[in-house]
Formats: sequence, C-alpha cells, structure tokens
Amino acid sequence: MKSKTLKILKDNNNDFISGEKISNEIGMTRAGVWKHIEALREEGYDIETARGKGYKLLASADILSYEEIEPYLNTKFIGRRIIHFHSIDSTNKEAKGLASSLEEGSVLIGEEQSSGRGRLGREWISPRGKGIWMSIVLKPELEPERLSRITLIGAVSIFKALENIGIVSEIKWPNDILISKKKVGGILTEMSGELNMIHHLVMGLGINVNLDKDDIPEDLRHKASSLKIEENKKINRQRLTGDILNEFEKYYIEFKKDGSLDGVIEILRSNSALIGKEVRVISGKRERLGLARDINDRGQLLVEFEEGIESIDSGEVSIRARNGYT
Ligand code: BT5
Repeated sequence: MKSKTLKILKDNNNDFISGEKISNEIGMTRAGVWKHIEALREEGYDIETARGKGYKLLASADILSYEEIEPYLNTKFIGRRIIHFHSIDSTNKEAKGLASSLEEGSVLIGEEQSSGRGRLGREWISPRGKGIWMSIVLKPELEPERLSRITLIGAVSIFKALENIGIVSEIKWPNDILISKKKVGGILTEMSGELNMIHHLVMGLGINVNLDKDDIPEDLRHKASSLKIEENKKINRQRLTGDILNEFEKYYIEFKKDGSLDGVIEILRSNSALIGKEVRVISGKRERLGLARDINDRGQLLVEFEEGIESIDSGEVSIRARNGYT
C-alpha cells in the first residue's frame, strides 16, 4: 500500500498532490496516507507538505527497493519480485529459508547485513546503504554437475554491468571481481537438494559500491576496495543493481536452455585476473603452486603444475601475493 502512495507521488511529476486525492485513489483514509508519508520519509524520501496543497516528492531515497530498481530493469523474471530489508543478518541465509516458497528469480536485498557471509563461513562486511548485498533465488532443472558453474554467470553479470557504466574490472575465477587488484565484489552460491536433484539454489552477490575507506576494516584495506574509492565518485546503486539483474537474466536464460556457457566463458577468458599468473591452489589443507593457463569450455580453470595440466572445478584459488592481493 505504501508503494501505491509512492507511485502516485512519483507519477505526479514532483508537483503537489492533495492527501484527499491520494486517499481516494488508493482507497484509504487520509490518516492512513499520512502514515505512508511518514514511513517513506523514514526511508529517506524527501517529501514536502504544504497546507492546502498536499504533498510533493522532492527527492527519492537511495534505497534498493523494487520501486527504485524497477525503472532500470528489463527482465522477464529475474528481480520481478524484490524483498527489501533495511537490515538483515544475511540475505543468503534468509533466501535459503524462503526459497521453496518463492518464485524463481525472486531477489532479497538488504541495506545492511549484520552477519554477511563469504565462502567457508568467512565474514563479509556489509555496511548500511553503501553496497549491493543481494541474493537471487534460482530453480534450474539441470544436473548438479553443471550447476556448480552457475557462479560464473554471476561474476560475468557484475563485470558487464560495471562495463556498462564505464568501470573496468577483472574477474578472478570463480567468484571475485577486482579493480586494480583489489576485491570489490564476491559471490557465494549455495545449493539445497538431494544427490541428483537440486531443489533450489541461492546466489548471493556482494558489491562494494559506495564504501569509503573507513568502512573497510584496516586489516582488509590492502586487498579490498569499493567502486567509489577506485573511481573517485559516488555510483548509482539502483541502476547498477538493475543492470546486474538484466545481464544475469540474459546469460541465465541461455544457460537454462542447454547448460551453455559460451558467451560467459569468452568474457571470463578475456578479462581474467588469473590467466598467465602463478596461482596457489588450495583445497583443504593442501596447497600447490602452478601457472593458470586458461579456462576451458566447461568453466574449469586449467592450471599447469609440475606434474602436468589439471582442470580445477572450484575450491580455493589465490594468486601468489607478489604485488598486492588476488
Ligand atoms: C565471497 O566470499 O567473496 C562471497 C561474498 C558474498 C557476499 C554476499 S552479500 C549478499 C549475500 N549474503 C551473504 O551473507 N553473502 C552474500 P570469499 O571469497 O570467501 O571472501 C571472503 C573474504 O573476503 C573475507 O574473508 C575477507 O577477507 C574479505 N572480505 C570480507 N568482506 C569484504 C568486502 N565487503 N569486500 C571485499 N572483501 C571482503
């Protein structure tokens, strides 16, 4: 209902509209409309009130609700339902709990996460109103073997959306987005299902958009950054969120047809932070040094070890820290 009031304010081209008119249009009392206005103000909308004239929307809020992202969306089903939280422990955790009752393509977004998670239970810092912390619920009907590559679609979608706004980044297979060798985005894909049947899958994407230096804990500053820090300007989170979802749907529809990742792999190859570099391949307690050679058509990283070339499916891959992170 609050969103209806917002829509009327927006449709009114930043002009005054009376409380009575709004209340007639949405079928609510004027006191109810007033409550909406108060709630919208609380979210950050700047709304002017004038006696005898009503309400006027002066400025929209910098929040990632459906109403604010929708103008940038051109998808069929990805992001057509957005559940927006002002604060949440972790969008991935919440999405896993809700996934079975949500339609494919539903997205959960939190303005901040109090317990954001990376892979292997690591912490993911997610300060309020500064990043994109979101999870997409997916229900593809493909064997689990192919599904593990789905993270690559997320990485390429972020890369392409950044490219659309003129930001050059690199993809560190399989789940990191880097600018100037520092991490500005990461992906955590979690599956739920049985041996040969996936019920649903939750892809969590975290992008450091407008974080300032102080938002990044000191011990991460050598390896983490944000778009704002790297580009020296504030970035529109709403447009970027819409763009990521647009790019994601394009590649995901292709992938769902037959598991094809052709376009995705091409982009990964030509914008990889790993190919040609020495890498440390870590799986559990085992660490090996090798040279990242390529990414094959199945999305695996080809690494040349002393013993020969191996294709790596997923797991921990980090470039030997020579100059900086990655
Ligand atoms: C990732 O893990 O890169 C996956 C991050 C996924 C976050 C999203 S946000 C929405 C959704 N809900 C969640 O709870 N999670 C997902 P990993 O590769 O394991 O990287 C984690 C490591 O990156 C940490 O151990 C830190 O060293 C570093 N780190 C933590 N917060 C960071 C940040 N905001 N930016 C860059 N690096 C960070």
